[in-house]
Amino acid sequence: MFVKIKKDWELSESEATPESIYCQRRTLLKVAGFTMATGLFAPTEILGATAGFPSALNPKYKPTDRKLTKEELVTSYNNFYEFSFDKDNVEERAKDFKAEPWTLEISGMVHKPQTIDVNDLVNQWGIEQRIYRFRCVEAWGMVVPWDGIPLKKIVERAQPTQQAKYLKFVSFLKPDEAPGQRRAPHYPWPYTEGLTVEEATNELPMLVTGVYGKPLPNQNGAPIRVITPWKYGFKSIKSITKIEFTEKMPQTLWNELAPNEYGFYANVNPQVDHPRWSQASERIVGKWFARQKTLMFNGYGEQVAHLYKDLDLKKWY
Ligand SMILES: Nc1nc2c(c(=O)[nH]1)N[C@H]1C(S)=C(S)[C@@H](COP(=O)(O)O)O[C@H]1N2
Ligand SMILES: [Mo]
Repeated sequence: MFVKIKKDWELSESEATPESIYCQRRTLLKVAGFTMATGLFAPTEILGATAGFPSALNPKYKPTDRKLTKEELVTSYNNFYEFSFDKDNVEERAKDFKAEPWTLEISGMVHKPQTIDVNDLVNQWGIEQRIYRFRCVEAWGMVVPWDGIPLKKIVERAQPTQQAKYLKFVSFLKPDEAPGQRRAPHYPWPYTEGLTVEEATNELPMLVTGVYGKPLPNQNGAPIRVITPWKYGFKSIKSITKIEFTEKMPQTLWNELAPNEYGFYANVNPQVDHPRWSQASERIVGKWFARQKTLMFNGYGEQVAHLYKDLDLKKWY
């Protein structure tokens, strides 16, 4: 089977994935088995834990305004360009990816640089479940139960130096296992992302090792990824191998490819449109053509708005 080639690999994320087309295609493919999004939040006991993967819902993080997205959709509708530029075949293309063993290197401007085995991380730190809204820059939204560790804890353990201002997250470079890296050789792989130290030590960001109470499947970023729920989804970098503390704002993959479209901060903001479409509303993944209003900071203003009081949010897309 040959990968369907897009007209132009230079296309930015969103051009490569026209929402309406994916929506329709998925709808056609799934028509037989398709059911509406779950009507209720599943209780912790159901989302619960598989053996060796205990995780209790932290009740503080559970949106009451939106419904949980079905597991089947969360694990089959994915953006993961290392594997595919289509959303609905990432699962298939990523199935042979070797996510174990896996270590996470913490380096740069820290007093305690370290290399952590991801299994040790889960066993030693214990994980909790949080249900977060998830908003892609392409104007679709989900609600997802993630399992993981607050990023804050890891930052505190590494002890950033006085000069450290940013965290640079680095994903993997394995073109042998990742067809997307072979097919788009001019992309600045590995995928990179960044946060300020202040953002990373906020209560919200998570180092995620699971979804729906199970270890992360490859397509969702096995074995460990970042989740920043008040930012557009591309900030939530998958399959990370390294966190480097830096003084300078790190270059990120999407920012390098299309700086006018994908800013460093990328906070969800209904008032600032993407250069090519409105961000005022979003499609609800799993509901036929249903839309909802975009929330400022994706509904997490209470936790993060203070971080940006000195920033012109209109300028910093
Ligand atoms: N390494 C890596 N991380 C990534 C991406 C990617 O292509 N590669 N895509 C991002 C985008 S655009 C989105 S919307 C989310 C999708 O996460 P999900 O598939 O778990 O919903 O992952 C983000 N993290
Ligand atoms: Mo995205």
